[in-house]
Amino acid sequence: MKVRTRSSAIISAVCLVASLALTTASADEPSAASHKAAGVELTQVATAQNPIAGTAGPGGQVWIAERAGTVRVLGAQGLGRPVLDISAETTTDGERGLLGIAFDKGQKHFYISYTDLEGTSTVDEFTMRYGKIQPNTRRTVITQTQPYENHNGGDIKFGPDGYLYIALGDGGAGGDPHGNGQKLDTLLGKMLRIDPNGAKPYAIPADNPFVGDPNAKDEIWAYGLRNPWRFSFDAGTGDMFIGDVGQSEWEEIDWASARSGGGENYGWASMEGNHPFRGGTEPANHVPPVFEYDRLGLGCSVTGGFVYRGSKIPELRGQYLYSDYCDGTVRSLKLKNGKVTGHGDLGVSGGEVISFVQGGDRELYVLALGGTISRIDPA
Ligand SMILES: [Ca+2]
Repeated sequence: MKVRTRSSAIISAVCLVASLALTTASADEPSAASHKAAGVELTQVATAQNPIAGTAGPGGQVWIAERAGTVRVLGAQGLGRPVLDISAETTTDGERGLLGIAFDKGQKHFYISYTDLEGTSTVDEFTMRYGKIQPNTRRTVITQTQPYENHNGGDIKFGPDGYLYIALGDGGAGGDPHGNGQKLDTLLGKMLRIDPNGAKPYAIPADNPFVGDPNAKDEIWAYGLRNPWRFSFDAGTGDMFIGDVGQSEWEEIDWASARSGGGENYGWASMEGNHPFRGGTEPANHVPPVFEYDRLGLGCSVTGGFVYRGSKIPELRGQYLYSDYCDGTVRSLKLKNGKVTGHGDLGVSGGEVISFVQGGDRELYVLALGGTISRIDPA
């Protein structure tokens, strides 16, 4: 995520004007044919104060996190009153705030991911009862101190295996000054996989890839990530998709099969996308992105989405939807066996797209940090 300040918005506007003179350079593989995706429109269903994350909750309703620290449930009349408010416990400077929410299987527990008043990445758990958060059951599952205010990652999702995956950025500044992406003795720059109910405060799944390696943290599922701002699991196949925000040139989508045993090295900071970063050497085990795009167009910060598995737009089924915080166009990838076979866009813009949400019915919503929540509907 890049949160746009007034000055950077002006710079962006200047860049935008400059970029109009450029042809839209394509960084895509020649074999990946451009396609026009299904006819869709965005239906605004609510407004919010900096909506930043969401998840399907009890009864199939969509729960929305607002960056300053509130959680609200989407109903027919828009968002209800907050069902949780941690605004006194987080800040919104830099890339901080309430950054992710998730339910476990059966919605027995609700999880929040946020930066605390010191900027420390924190995941807390609440027990659910009768579809409601039980505030007195709150406990902290895991924390990670942050050396800088940016690149916190912060997305959380339960995988099809029932374990909690947590995306953490490289710690911040720029260019990964501490080399966290490639280091296995830190949780920064990683995708984590833990079992929050196997022990207190959490258990490590026995089949995590670095269990038994004394030089690596057991929580690590995958590494070499810069700022994996949004990730998801394909509700149809279980495959993992990660939108990893680039440094200055390449925005990327990473992919792993549901059959993966973890341990993928996505390359940062030796690589930015498919390209050696600042004289870096490509690691032998580098797993390159399935898709990357440059910033010669309007993009500046990829926002990973979901594979569409809803029922309203049959022709979109199986396509991965994503966007970009600066561009806002909702884009799509077609994949086969982990290879992109086509890319295109839906011809709609969601504004400053900060996140996608998959509802209980698997229809998708687009969150714009500026305040709108839209559903992707057939045109
Ligand atoms: Ca990478």
